[in-house]
Amino acid sequence: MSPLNRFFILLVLILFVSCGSSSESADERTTITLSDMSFDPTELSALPGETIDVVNDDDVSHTVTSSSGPNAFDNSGDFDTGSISPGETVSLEIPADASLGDVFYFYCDIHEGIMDTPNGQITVQ
Ligand SMILES: [Cu+2]
Repeated sequence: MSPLNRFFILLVLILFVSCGSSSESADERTTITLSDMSFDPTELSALPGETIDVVNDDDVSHTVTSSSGPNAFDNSGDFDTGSISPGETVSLEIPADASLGDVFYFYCDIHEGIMDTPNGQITVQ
């Protein structure tokens, strides 16, 4: 196979993969699920102003509260769901004036630091 043919096959593969990943979540809201004292996922991305659903599938109440750093539990004020009861779904909103590359850390204000996943992070992109 000539180097040029290899190049075109590689190009087609790259286009195929990038198309697949960009369309998969177009009509589905970003969701954080709470279960077994964990956030799932712990790392996600969002757009400025995006609404994220938070589902509590655990048997205790939790919050998703913003913090100032990866190991901080200090309610930085960017978002706070308040207490979410077992089985309840609420939403939080990424600040509309967030810039690309901003990172919002979050934690549970009821179980500060003792969740199986103590902090999560949302990257604006
Ligand atoms: Cu909690």
